[in-house]
Amino acid sequence: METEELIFYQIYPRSFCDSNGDGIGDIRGIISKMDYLKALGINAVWLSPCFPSPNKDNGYDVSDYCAISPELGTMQDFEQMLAMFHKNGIKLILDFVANHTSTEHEWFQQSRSAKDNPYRNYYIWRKQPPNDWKSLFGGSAWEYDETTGEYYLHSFAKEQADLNYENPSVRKEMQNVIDFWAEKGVDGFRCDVLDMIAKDFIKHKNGNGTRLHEYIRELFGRKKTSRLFTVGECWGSSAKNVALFCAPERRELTAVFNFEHLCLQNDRFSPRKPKLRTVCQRMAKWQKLMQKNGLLPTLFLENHDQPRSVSRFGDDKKYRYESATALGALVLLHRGIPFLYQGEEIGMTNSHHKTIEDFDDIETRNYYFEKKDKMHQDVLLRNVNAGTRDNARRAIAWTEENVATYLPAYSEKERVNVHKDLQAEKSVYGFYQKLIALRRNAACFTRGEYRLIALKNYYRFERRFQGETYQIIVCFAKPCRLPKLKGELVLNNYKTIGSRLKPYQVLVYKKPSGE
Ligand code: TEU
Ligand code: CA
Repeated sequence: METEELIFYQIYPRSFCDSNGDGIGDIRGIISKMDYLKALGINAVWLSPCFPSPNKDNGYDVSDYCAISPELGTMQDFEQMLAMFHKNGIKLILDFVANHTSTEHEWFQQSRSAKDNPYRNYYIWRKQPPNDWKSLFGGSAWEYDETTGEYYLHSFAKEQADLNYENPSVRKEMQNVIDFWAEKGVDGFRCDVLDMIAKDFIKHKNGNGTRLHEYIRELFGRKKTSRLFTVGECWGSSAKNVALFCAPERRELTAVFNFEHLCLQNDRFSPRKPKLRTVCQRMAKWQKLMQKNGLLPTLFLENHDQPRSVSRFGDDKKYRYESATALGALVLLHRGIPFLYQGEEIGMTNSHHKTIEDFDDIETRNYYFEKKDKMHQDVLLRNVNAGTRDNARRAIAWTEENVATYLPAYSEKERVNVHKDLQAEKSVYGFYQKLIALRRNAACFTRGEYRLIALKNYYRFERRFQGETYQIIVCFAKPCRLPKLKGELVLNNYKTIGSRLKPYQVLVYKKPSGE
């Protein structure tokens, strides 16, 4: 399968499907939903961390890179799941949490025990904090450890100690992790905050350091890794340096996640609702830039760190179906590699909760307790509900039953659940199936070039390949004049076409050949 034919679905295992009633999603739960995934039409899965973890950051604090978290299942369960994905023509990539380990990892336990321990330089220790770097979860990025009276660096929680990639032993250990899973048949990796593995203390940079590309090539530029699909989470990637990560001759990555189209407010908890037009403008910009460089962009509006896109960019009340399907068209009909996130295919919305006790995410709780004496409680909870990563982590409601998990259930599960959506005349899942079928059956969408036509009251673009052309129109929140359209109507998320485009209406036309 060519890279441009891949259509990813991200699974956050703790919230996807719980098979044994302990309230935690698990691997056997994923196995039980194989037909659901196959019927949707996706052909690749990104599995968020499934390794042993104290779950301070829900698996992104790994305490053993080459094992399966007991709460999620056994290595046999994992191997059965992998075999079933492959039997169903679905590739599986794992989450490679490269930048840091849990402080409960054996390497860190050894490292902290003594200054002359062989593992000491697996991490970054200093007598005093050498700079004022902050943790992305609040507070200083330097934590004092009294065992040896020194400070260690943690870019995220203090329970997530940054690895020291200047140490060749660390790079060798991480190569071994990649090889362990590749030898099991895994098809690749999503690389967590990959651009942070290279620090630069001279240039005061906690990421994108001078040796970054050297480290990435050491990890993924080897003969035995050449078959792997690799996508780096690179927050700092710009159009210029994406080519430095993804140009084939550089033997680094297949693709990167760039977030410019989602970074639309100064911080994740500001309740300002970005405009869908702005998202489309940013996506159009990246389509042109990446096409010019001959590179494939990643296409996504959600993941396990993002609020639900239908609440953020659409209308999750009056036009939930229409806006969810419009957003699906943006992810699935552009040029690039689509990444859907669990629940996006049924138009899951943000969840609404009245107390901080209903939230688990460390970044959210740190924000709440830092602000709670400085802001009105109602305003603070409104911000928390809008921006929390827990919006993506409430258990998928397969039916209306209260699916208790490590998090209080999704507040809208009576209104939005899989069972109800699959029965609905206006089924989001049903429209995603059509979008995916169109993408898989018409070479325009995998091989075709992108051309922007209009981006004012609606977004209109074309995909063209070998004389075949499809036009895609996405209306924003306000109805507007219907542009003159020619050719065969292929998709419409409304029953009819009136004299004006309706809110969030999606129209796909196949233009007469040769036009
Ligand atoms: O996320 C990196 C990351 O920067 C996000 O957490 C982001 O900074 C934050 O949510 C913005 O408000 C990756 C993983 O996707 C995330 O789940 C982990 O918490 C983080 O790294 C640490 O591993
Ligand atoms: Ca379970």
